[in-house]
Amino acid sequence: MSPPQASPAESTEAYDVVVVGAGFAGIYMLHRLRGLGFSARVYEQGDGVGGTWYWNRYPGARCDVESMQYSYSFSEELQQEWQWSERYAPQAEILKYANHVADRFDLRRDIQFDTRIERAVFDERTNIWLVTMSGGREVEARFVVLATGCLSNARKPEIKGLESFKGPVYHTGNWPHEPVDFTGQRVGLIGTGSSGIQSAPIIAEQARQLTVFQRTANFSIPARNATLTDEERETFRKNYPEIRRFAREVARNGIYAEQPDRGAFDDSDMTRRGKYDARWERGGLTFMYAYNNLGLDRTANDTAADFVRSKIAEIVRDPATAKLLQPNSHPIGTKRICIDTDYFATFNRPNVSLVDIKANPIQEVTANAVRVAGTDHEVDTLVMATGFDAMTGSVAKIDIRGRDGQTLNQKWAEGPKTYLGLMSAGFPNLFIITGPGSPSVLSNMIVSIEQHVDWIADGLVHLRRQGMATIEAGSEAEERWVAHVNEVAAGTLYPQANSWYMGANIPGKPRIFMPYIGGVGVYRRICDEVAAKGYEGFVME
Ligand code: N01
Repeated sequence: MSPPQASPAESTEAYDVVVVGAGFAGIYMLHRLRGLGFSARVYEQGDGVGGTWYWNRYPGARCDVESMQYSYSFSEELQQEWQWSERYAPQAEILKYANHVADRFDLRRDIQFDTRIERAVFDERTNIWLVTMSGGREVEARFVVLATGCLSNARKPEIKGLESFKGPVYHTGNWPHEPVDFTGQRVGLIGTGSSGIQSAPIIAEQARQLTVFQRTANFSIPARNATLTDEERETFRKNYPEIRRFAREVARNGIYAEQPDRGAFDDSDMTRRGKYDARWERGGLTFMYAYNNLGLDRTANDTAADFVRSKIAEIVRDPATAKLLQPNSHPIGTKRICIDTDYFATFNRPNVSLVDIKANPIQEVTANAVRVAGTDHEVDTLVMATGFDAMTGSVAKIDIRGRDGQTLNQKWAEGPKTYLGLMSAGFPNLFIITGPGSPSVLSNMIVSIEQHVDWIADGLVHLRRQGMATIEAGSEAEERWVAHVNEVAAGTLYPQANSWYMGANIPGKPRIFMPYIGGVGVYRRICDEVAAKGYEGFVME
């Protein structure tokens, strides 16, 4: 396709592809496009690469997928040379890795930082997207790829009086670049999802007093993080071909791990307890792989949930606090399970207290306190670990207009609709990476990102070879896919939880299970078959 050029009419810059976002998806997309001879430009609102790992700099932030697997597989040299230091990489190291990739593959010269994409309008006469940046500049593109991330629209809930609070208010998803020192402070932490659970132990070590405001108690498994030995790294490096193949094709969530071969009641009570114990000791996400029916059968799920509740009771010394920390509002795993280092033990510290805001919601925030049930909990600093408008939030912030001037927000008003999570009918040449309707957040994100980027790159090459201008999701294929995504989810326990997977954390957001839970291997095969059948279900012209 064409090199970057000025369009004759208005001398607007023009590219084959505009990519929105320079996180792990955006930078790999750029690398592939360049290698295939497409002209491409990435726009990124931050002043550096890394996406999630650029913004989420809160204390204790680290990945819950093991570092040797939470890494790109597209370059053999890269995966052999990069030196991960710990079993679970801390945020700073993942950010360093993203920067290393950007430098190693000379990507920065095609990335424009400090630039938000505000608008993208499709011109049906010319089949060109007109893309508007913050500041009003425009650029033309034949294709737009939204690499905007799934957990990138940090959400501060509306709490009465919050604006009157005199101290600093931080959000874990938009943390300052300079370290925040809590020494001597009384800190209030609102939110007990992964971010709150990771940051609480670190804040508690520094702060004079930490008050955790908990609406929903959460299941969390110890990370058992440790320094990686040379031997462990070598084992991975030697076995990468098989590890990566397994993660892509076999593992449901894109993580190489022993897969369960039986249900929870195929073992005796004692054996089952022994298995949960062993997995608790090993730590990490694979706790849920103990049995193959934990996400499907409530009674089976209860055995795992009861085990974790019993562990919380063992760890936390004050029985009333332990009881409050024991989750009982949702099946284990149906909200993203958390991975922690000493979270529950933190509540044994004399400077940490827990306030139940489920029974008594926060009444208001005053100049120096959080008021609950008439009691003022005095704090100097507030940390909001209140999550994100997930999966659709960052896409919704862009004014995207497709055929007939329809906006994507109008089309998705009742919930996101996509074909394969990749495209939405009525929006030709607009791709979404790890969008709703794909395994996305239920998987090792880098595995899913690489799969989507490669699929999109292949699709663009196919169009170029065929001399065609547009690709678009067909409406019927999209309807069938949406129905399939819902049907698969309905066969699981997931819709029972008020999770961000369901959009339930955002008041007014449609309650729909957004990711595809059929598994990454199954999904990849479907995508590959669709492509092999001439992009079945897509319309190409
Ligand atoms: O956000 P969350 P997160 N008043 O939405 C509470 C990934 N991640 O940033 O459950 C009071 O999970 C809310 O309460 P409730 C991971 O996929 C990964 O922690 O809605 N409380 C909940 O407790 C994760 O799932 C890693 O009742 C309010 C919390 O805030 C995802 O990101 C690390 C409230 C939000 O939890 C999001 O995690 C971090 C209100 N008005 C994140 N509104 C790792 O890799 C919300 N809450 C380890």
